[in-house]
Amino acid sequence: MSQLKEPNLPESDVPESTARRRMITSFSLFALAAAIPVGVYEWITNSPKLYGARKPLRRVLDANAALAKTYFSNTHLVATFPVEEAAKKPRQNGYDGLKTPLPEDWKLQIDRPQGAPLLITMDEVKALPKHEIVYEFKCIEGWSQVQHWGGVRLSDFMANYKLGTKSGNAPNPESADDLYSYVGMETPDKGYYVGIDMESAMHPQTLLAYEMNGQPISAPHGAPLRLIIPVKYGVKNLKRIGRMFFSDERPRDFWAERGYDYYVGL
Ligand SMILES: Nc1nc2c(c(=O)[nH]1)N[C@H]1C(S)=C(S)[C@@H](COP(=O)(O)O)O[C@H]1N2
Ligand SMILES: [Mo]
Repeated sequence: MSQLKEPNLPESDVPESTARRRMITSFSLFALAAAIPVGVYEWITNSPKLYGARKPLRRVLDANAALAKTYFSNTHLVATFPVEEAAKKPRQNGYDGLKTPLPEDWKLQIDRPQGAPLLITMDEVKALPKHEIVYEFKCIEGWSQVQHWGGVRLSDFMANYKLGTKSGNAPNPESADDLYSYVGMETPDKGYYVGIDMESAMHPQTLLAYEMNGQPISAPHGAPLRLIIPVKYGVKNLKRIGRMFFSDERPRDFWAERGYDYYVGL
């Protein structure tokens, strides 16, 4: 069982309702955007009658257009900080999936719809361009801290290994239909697991992180490789990734199964 206190907190201590409302709004728009084919969207926006007659619909479509444009773009970035502001001794929290020793022969396992799983070493991960981010990590329990992480962009990783698409090609902004809707991740012992919507996975600040404060990530912070996903609360930032997979069905999610909102966006 988990040691985390999250589910026992009184409602009032959980700063979640605002985030949840915001998340529901933005996700509903995203779901709508995904559900309305581009042709239909263009037909409606180019139709003067409809455009004039249906203000609420038009507002939704304008939001869809904005979302479609930002799906692969570098806008909507989380605020970043000077590196000096990063915590020298970052807080630790949550050890599910970390209670057994890290397998000595650890490799990142990637399941693919076609072919055998890929097994990727840390050296191969590190061969991709390194990015660093200093941002405010937020735990849903009510604490936050400016932290400094380094690793590779999940989107670069997916492009390099041609992951996340039904065709087996690299993700392409011109064919968003080809992308699976979710990325699933779990620890090697399957003790902790998360599901991430593809939009957040492809966000330019989302990292497969292997460094904290310029040093290899320590065991309690998720060595050798963890997810750093600044657009989400801490719960989604899975430590010690063992396996990754892509799916149109929502992957299991540890805290969603314990009553938290699945998307916990910020
Ligand atoms: N494997 C694993 N990853 C996890 C957790 C966990 O229990 N196990 N807890 C999550 C939660 S709730 C938070 S706030 C962050 C904390 O990361 P940190 O220990 O590096 O501060 O890890 C997240 N990732
Ligand atoms: Mo957390």
